[in-house]
Amino acid sequence: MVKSYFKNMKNGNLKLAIQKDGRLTEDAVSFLRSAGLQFENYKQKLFSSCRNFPLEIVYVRDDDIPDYVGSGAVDLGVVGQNIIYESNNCVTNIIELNFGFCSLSIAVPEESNIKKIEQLKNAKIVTSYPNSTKEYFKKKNISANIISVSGSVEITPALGMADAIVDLVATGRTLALNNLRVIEKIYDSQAILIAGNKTNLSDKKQILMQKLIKRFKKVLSGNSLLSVEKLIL
Ligand code: PRT
Ligand code: ZN
Repeated sequence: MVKSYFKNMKNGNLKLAIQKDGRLTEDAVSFLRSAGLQFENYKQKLFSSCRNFPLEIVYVRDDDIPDYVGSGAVDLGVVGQNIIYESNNCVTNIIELNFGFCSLSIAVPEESNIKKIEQLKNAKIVTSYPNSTKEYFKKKNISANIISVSGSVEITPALGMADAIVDLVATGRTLALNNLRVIEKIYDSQAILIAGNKTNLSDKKQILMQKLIKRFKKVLSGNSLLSVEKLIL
């Protein structure tokens, strides 16, 4: 089923991966459309072929995007910087896309007497971002017991599993709901466009990629009067 679906994808076309169904999906689709790209998008789709540019948009889980781009399975990807910082893939950050803003932060229970990270020596810290967390505490020279979970990090202090958590924060509502407060920010994040190793690309694809990136930069610089005709090769 999947194979026959992907058979329709044209080999010479550029491939760009975006999140299939999540926080970045709507903004990524709007961004591509605002750059003049015309394509269908609905939940069941695995990929869409653009009508007016040799580009296939591939829908995948956000965590897989650095792998797909790094291995050359796709040429470009839209993903949160947080995913790139956490993974060890060799990808190039091309442009910041101005959506998907959040920050990876350290939070403790409201009633905790912990006010600064130095007090987290030998503490239990639960996170879905173990690499970023370990790196941060190593840099600060604080030894802590970092425990990795795949989700619902905010509940772990109430369960007695954690003295502190490290998680993404956007509005701060989830932390407030769980009676937690931020004591330190590890980094800020937003959605970015990433690419793989250019030397693996054909000349044709390199030209297409430059054209597309130029277009994206125009959108980001506020030029909303992009004509669709100009996009057609
Ligand atoms: O299924 P798939 O693996 O593709 O998706 P996912 O569930 O892993 O990711 P998803 O859709 O939740 O997030 C995709 C990307 O959106 C992240 O990798 C970030 O780059 C970005 N992003 C922006 C966020 C948030 N804001 C965010 N608030 N990702 C997650 N959150 C979560 C956070 O983990 C916490 O649970 O939202 C909660 C906090 O939000 P506030 O607003 O209450 O502070
Ligand atoms: Zn994910």
